[in-house]
Amino acid sequence: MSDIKLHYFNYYARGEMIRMILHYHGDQFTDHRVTVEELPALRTSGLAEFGQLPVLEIDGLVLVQSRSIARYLCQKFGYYPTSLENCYWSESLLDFREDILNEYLKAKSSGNSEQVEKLFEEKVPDWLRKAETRLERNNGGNGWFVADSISLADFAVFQTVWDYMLCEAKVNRRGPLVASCAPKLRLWADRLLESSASLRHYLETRQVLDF
Ligand SMILES: N[C@@H](CCC(=O)N[C@@H](CS)C(=O)NCC(=O)O)C(=O)O
Repeated sequence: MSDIKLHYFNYYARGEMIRMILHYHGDQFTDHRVTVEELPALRTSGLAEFGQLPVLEIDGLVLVQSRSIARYLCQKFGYYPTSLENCYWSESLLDFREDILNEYLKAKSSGNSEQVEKLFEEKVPDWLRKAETRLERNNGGNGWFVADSISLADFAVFQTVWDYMLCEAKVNRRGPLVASCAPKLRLWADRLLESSASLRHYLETRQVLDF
């Protein structure tokens, strides 16, 4: 078993998709929750190559940039499409998710809750409808986002929809939005959870975070 260590703040944000992929695969790893005080030392040690987190130590390598790390893990674990076309379907969804994540993180870090509400009123519904249309493109929306098995695209959308709309702490408030704009996405999220006991265990026992 590889010796895997993830360094990220105690947020979901850009670290949780990586945690989810590792838990889905059932890997043991050190989940180092970095404090703001620890960050300078991580930088001077050279571990945080570009000065930011997440950083993943794996296979004797030190990886940075959340999407590149997620891509590396998915390729390593067989959660990455093989055809050029399917790589496109997966990658474009990862980028689509990045757009809404950036807006969400910006709104949250502004400390102005009205900005978050505005995002959920004005942009998230359309984002959900478009994600649903993408899901329906493949197998009528009754399988995965790309081809016949779970891939990077599924993890990217799942982290966003689960952490910010469907997890226990959010579902009363945001669940109805998902149900009305993207009913198949709701079923797909359940399907994803059903397919990994280790991810379910992690999600049921993790600390509830808002960010
Ligand atoms: N493009 C980078 C962005 C990384 C990033 O913005 N990291 C933030 C936390 S989400 C960070 O390290 N902030 C601390 C700082 O910049 O001082 C990625 O996706 O990994």
